[in-house]
Amino acid sequence: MAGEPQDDCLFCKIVAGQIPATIVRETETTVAFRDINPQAPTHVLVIPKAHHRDAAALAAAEPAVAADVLRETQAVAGEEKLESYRIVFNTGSGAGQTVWHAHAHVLGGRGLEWPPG
Ligand code: DGP
Repeated sequence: MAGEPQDDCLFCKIVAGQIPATIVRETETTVAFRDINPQAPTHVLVIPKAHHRDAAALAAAEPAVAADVLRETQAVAGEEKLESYRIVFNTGSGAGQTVWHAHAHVLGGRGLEWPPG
């Protein structure tokens, strides 16, 4: 069921503490942790604790939690003292999504080109 933890979901396991992660922030509804394969000096993922397969599903099912995720991306940027940064929600395999639990990437600490690849 949407929102319920999924046994085969990596990020649900991070939420449950079953897989280690470098957690930088946590709220009642979200967790932020460092990406295992950083693409910039700061590369943090912000996820809802509830399982939704992507950002679109999250926004449709729990818009208040989607807002929490967005608010947390700004908190991470502030804590990391990022002047410029990029928030990315890869949505769908064609856009590079590989983990099917909604997540925002917070990328910063270097120049970021536009458009992305
Ligand atoms: P995406 O490609 O947008 O679905 O991003 C998934 C990200 O998740 C990718 O940048 C790598 C990261 N990732 C995958 N497995 C793990 C893990 O076990 N721990 C952490 N911290 N990050 C992970």
